[in-house]
Amino acid sequence: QVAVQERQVLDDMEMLHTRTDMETLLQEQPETGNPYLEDTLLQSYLKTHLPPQVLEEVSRDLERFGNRVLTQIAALGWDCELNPPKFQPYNAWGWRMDHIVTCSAWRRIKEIVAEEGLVAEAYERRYSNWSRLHQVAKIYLFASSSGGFSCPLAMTDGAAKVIESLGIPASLRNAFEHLTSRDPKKIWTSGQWMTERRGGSDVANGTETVARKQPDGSYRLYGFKWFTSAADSDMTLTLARVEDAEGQGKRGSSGLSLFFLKTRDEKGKLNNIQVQRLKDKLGTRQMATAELRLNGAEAEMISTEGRGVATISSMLNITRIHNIINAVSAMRRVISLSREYARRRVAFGKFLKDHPLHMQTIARLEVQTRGAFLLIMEIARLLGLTEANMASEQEELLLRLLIPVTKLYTGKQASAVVIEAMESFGGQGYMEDTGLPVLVRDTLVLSIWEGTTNILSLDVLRTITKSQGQALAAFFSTVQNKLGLASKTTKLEGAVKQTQEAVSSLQQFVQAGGSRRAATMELAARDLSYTLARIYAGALLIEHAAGPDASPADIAAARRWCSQDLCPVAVGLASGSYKTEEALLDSTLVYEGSPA
Ligand code: UCC
Repeated sequence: QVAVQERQVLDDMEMLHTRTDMETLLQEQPETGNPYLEDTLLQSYLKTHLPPQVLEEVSRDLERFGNRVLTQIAALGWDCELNPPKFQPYNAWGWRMDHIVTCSAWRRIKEIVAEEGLVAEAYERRYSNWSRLHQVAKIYLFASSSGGFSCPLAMTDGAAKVIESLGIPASLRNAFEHLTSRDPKKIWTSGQWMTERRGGSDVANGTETVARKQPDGSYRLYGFKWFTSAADSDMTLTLARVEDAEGQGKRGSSGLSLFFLKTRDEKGKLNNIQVQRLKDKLGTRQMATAELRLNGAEAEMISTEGRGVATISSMLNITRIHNIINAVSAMRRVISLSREYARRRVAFGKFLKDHPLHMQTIARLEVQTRGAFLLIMEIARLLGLTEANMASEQEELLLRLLIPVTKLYTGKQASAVVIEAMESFGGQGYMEDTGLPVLVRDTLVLSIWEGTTNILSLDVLRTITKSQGQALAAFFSTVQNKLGLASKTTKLEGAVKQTQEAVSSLQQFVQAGGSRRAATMELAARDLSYTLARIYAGALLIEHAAGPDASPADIAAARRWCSQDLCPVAVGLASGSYKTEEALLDSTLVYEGSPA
């Protein structure tokens, strides 16, 4: 009897010990709430800018939508990650199917995009120039929980924009109504098929697809699209070269025209399109990216012949804006998780939030995210003005410049922020089922997708040159205006001064620009673009911190940005020579020891 009792006590102790061991291994799971209610910067930005009636309606909608992201969309997004699309080339009887099988969560998110008017909101214009801002704020809450659906959403928005910019021709009205529909049964998504086997950046020389005119005036497309994102789309816009009587297409950019095509007919049969395979990507695995062979796909030319690149550029600008939204959304999401974790996780006898070095690290990420957030809001504000025909010429030029500047900057920023934030979870951050590695993978694509950093830097140069410097003039006067308004705020004096100094360095560089050769300017393009991004973000942070609803955090963010992130590139730009002789040394540096 005694022995049995002793055994029982020992067993209980062992159990207790085992349980204690287990419990010390458990870590608190970071839990975030409604992303709108937790985002004080978003709320105060809207309060500062929106007229009262619009503010009331928009904030009510964002609060409701934030709750939907938290309670429904995030779980669907995770489902998409766990159930990536599959390619089914043949059916059981050997018939070619070319079926891209998507999961039910992916299809449900498509319905939600319609229900929430995530495209429609921007085109209905119920809040006039503020409609874009409303749409962008909503997508910002949605993107990092959307299981990759933000990609087809971007292209759908871009296609609607192209059609609208063409005046919604009768032949495209039906497509426009589907793209901007709020009816889940009616909504279409669009693709943007630009990349071909010879590359994605040099579209003018890389596009081999040809368009053969048919007796009824329509076209048939023949070619190979090498990287088509969200290949389950209902329609697409794509570039091709019209063949002349000799079967030749004009080379270069001026040989390219823009085409609209539906991917399937009414019965669901593919439009002479064959799916070669799905891409095996590092990230965005929730979304089917495919190689497509066009074997005479029926299409309609929608641009003037030879104006394909110029016409699709309004789509590019919209998808680049979405790229920025995704970058900011990812940064905001990972910081929310990181700060929640720091509240719960104990190490070295205290919570992570009580370790100053840990907090400094996260605060730096927060400053980056705030700068990027204000940049995307500024772009949305300017785009809203142009779409409501309320923008001045200066604002239009500024918008054209800010899109590539911000896209190239936030694409890089997002990867750095997300990777650093992953580290704030220690080894846990490296675990797949926390969802953090997915965020890292999906963010890494942003600097490549929709134009790499260097391609966009060249676009910045092109914008400045094409506008004969007017885009830069608009940049300088807007920055000066923002700084001027803040100059009376004592706490921001230092930040304003630092920004003025950075602006002076940039001006010195620009003033000498006219005497520089194109090759020199090309070498400086990346540093110039970074400088523009940093100065403009600084001006926006200062402007917001000087506003009536500014919090101590807003002021701290402006000061930190201007003392830490602003100057190095601007100063380097002023002192750097970007000599072409130096550029020869770049090759020496890179190729030393490598066989010729
Ligand atoms: O397709 C892809 C995947 C889709 C996925 C979308 C989802 C993303 C969401 C992410 C969130 C998750 S990726 C493929 C993307 N490909 C690119 O981005 C192409 C990158 N390359 C460029 O951007 C190049 O700079 C090109 C292709 C634009 C250069 O072409 P050209 O023909 O050499 O350039 P030109 O001759 O300078 O430009 C032709 C005309 C000019 O107007 P005109 O003739 O009137 O002087 C330019 O000013 O187009 C005008 N133009 C623009 N206008 C060129 N770019 C723009 C622009 N951005 N805005 C306004």
